[in-house]
Formats: sequence, structure tokens, C-alpha cells
Amino acid sequence: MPEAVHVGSGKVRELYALDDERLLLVASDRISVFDVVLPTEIPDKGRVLTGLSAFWFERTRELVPNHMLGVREDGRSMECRRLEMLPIECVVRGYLAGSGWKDYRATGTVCGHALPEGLRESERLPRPIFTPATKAQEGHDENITREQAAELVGAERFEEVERVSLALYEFASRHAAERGILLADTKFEFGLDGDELVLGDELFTPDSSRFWPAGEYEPGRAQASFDKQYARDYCESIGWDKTYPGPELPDEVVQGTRSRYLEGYALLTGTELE
Ligand code: Q0Z
Repeated sequence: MPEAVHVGSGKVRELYALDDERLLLVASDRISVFDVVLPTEIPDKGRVLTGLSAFWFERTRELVPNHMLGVREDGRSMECRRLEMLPIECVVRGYLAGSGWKDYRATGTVCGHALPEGLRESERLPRPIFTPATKAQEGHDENITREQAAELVGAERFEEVERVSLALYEFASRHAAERGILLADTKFEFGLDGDELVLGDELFTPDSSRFWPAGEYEPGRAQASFDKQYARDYCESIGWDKTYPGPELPDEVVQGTRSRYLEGYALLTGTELE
């Protein structure tokens, strides 16, 4: 039997089967900006993202079991339990950004949650909300109502993933806020091992969450991204039209972006990446 069989690709990650029960999730150093993967890599980005997921999986074990079996020596590869994934993305929003802000501006609601009038872009919500989405094979996930989500996974399972998702967000947003970082929103993917609900995929990484520096927070506008702002600013400064292929990044932008990832990792985990 070969050591690992490639079974899937994300924009910046690869998935391999190790055997019938185990997968290997590998985070690359690739970076996507405005949804396009750039030709230039950010050294250590993969190890930062896998290290962050591992940090959070270890610390949230009492809230919900997760798929992590271990991180390999390379620091970027995580061995996981193979799950039967649920067909919804579980999103929690504490602030009004991205598609949540778009939907609110158009309808005054997000995924069926009625919200107060007059909220501004990036504003903190009265309380965090669970806003499920479908998993798009290509393109962007589409927000769905709680009723649609309950139809896809069953009413009982829906209540469970909502309760667990809100508890996870509460735990991580408090941890982050104590370290000067706002967790605006985040996405979870759950699966089943038999009848047991298990948290899978990645957890509270900058690719699955919006992290904002608390010191620069100002509602009424889009917030600077903790990790990618350097790269985004550069890409806009050269007039790139945001279609494939993206531009090469100059070394100073690579180093600046790498520093932000390492800084975020150190702030959140209290340790430097080895
Ligand atoms: C995760 C994905 C990636 C492409 C499937 N523990 C699990 N059991 C079963 N399936 C998955 C997991 Cl994590 C699973 N994805 C997302 C990740 C490349 C797609 F690295 N798809």
C-alpha cells in the first residue's frame, strides 16, 4: 500500500488518505489574495496554520471531540480521523463583515436572524450568531437559513452544531480579545464518526477566520486583515485587476507578510514557532 494517496486539493491545502480511517491534511505556504492563489509563497505560513489548528484543537477538546491525531515533524501536516462530513459550513459571526454585512445591508437579516436597524460595517453584534452556509464545490459558499440547514443535517444535529459552534466562538474570541485580537467571525466543519459529532478541518486559523487587530478597530469601514493586509495593499497598489494569474510578491512584501503570520501565532499561542 502506498504511504499516502492524494484525494483532494483546496486553494492552499492538500488532502491525502493514509488508510481507510486516517487522512493527512497538509497546509502549504501558498497564499490567496482576493480569492486568487499567488505565484509567490510565504515561508512558514503552512506551519503557522497547522500549528494554530493544533493549538486550538488541544484546547477545545473538552467542548467537542476533534479529528486531530497528531502533527508530523514537518509541522505542516496533520494526521486526522477520517469522518463523514456534514454538508454545511458552520459559521459564527460576532461582527458584521463579509457576506454577513452584504446580506444585512440588502435585507436587514443574516441567515434568518433579525438584527437591529442601523448597524454599520464591521460593527459588533448584540450577541454572536450562527449563520450556516452550503458547501460550494467552486466559488463562494452561500448563506442558508437555519431551517434549510436543519433540513440538510436533521433538527437535532442542527441544534447540536449550533450550540457547539457558539461555545467554540465564545472560547476563542475571549482568548483572542485578552491578547489584543478581535475574532470577527469563523467557520467550522463538523463530521460524524459513527454517531459521534467530531470537529474537523482547520480551527481558528486566519484562513477560516477573520482576525482584526483590536487597536485599529473602527466600525463603519472594512477592517485591515491581521495577516494579509500587506499582500492585499501591494496587490492593489500595482493596479492588478484581481483575476488569474496574480502578481509575484516582492521580497519585502513576502517578509512583511511572513512576519505578520509569525506575530499572530506568537500572540495567540504565547510561543514562537520553532
Ligand atoms: C476535509 C479539504 C484540504 C481539500 C474533506 N477529517 C476529515 N474527514 C473527512 N473529510 C475531511 C476531513 Cl478534514 C475533509 N475537506 C476539506 C481540505 C483539501 C479539501 F486540505 N474535505
